[in-house]
Amino acid sequence: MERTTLVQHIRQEERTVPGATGEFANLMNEIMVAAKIISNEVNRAGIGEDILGLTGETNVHGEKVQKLDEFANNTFTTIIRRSGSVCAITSEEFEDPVLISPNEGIGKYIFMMDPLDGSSNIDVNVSIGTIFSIYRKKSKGQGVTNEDLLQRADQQVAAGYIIYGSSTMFVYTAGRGVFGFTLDPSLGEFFLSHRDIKIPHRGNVYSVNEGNTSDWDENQKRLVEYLKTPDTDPERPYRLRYIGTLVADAHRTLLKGGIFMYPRDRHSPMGKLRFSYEAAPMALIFESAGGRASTGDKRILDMTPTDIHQCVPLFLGSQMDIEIAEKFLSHAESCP
Ligand code: P6P
Repeated sequence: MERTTLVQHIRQEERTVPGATGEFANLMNEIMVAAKIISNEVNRAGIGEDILGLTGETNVHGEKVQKLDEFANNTFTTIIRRSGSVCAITSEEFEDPVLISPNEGIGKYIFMMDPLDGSSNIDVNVSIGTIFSIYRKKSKGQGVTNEDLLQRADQQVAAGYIIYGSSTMFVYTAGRGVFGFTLDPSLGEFFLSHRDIKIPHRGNVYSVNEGNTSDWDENQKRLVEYLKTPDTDPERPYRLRYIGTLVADAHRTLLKGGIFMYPRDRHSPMGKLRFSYEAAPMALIFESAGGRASTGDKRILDMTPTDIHQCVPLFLGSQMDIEIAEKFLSHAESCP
């Protein structure tokens, strides 16, 4: 059986892009190397040197930093900054962007990442992941400005995630379809396992932290009540699945359909998830797979952030499920 590696796939894709210089392919390869290193560490966590537990630090969001968070952030930063393909890196774990100096070799891409998403699940052996987003530098001259760091989400060149789960998968889109690659740990290679992923038009799974119900607004409460109420509609009641790692909940939703929600609430009026390295990359992936990504009333890909760590409410999923959600959330009188 012919097997395509991630490297071969990226090279094949590159040949379809007129004027490609190889800089993007080089960056993707470096992301893949970092992913393999982290996968190896995650899969050995708990054995030997103490990589589990907290560093004792808190990040820019006041969240406790896990040792694996720090390891993932340092691994990606070290490898990507010397790739020669980027001019800046933003990370959930860094308050400010890392600007690449000329002697390190400056490239034309901006790399944004949540290096290890799902920290609360690290020590209990539940799937975690890395999310990344790639933009092209827009501003003239060598310096990096907000014109480069705060771009409209539909300007992304590519986006992807790595899920460190029962297997390690690398899922990405460069805007021409969504492709999934599964790591064969015995060979250290990612092989194409999910060609041109398309999300079902409608699903029957909803994914939200119902522990926050008392903090939601009335429309959000009514939406969730609607999804879980039995009806002649064969899809209802929807089933609830919630892992608490965005990458894992999003991956299941992408493959099976349905809706993932992290709505605004009384404690997080702008939502909890970050625009640049969580919502925007997931939005590019979901729309490239035929799904939708919204704040509940705005299309994520139409939005331009005002800060590299800006939070937004996030609804990801099948076309029809997002339409149902937006009807409830738009204060529409006549809900479906
Ligand atoms: P909650 C993980 O900490 C994370 O940032 C996302 O991966 C996940 O979707 C969300 O937070 C879970 O948040 O409040 O349900 O624990």
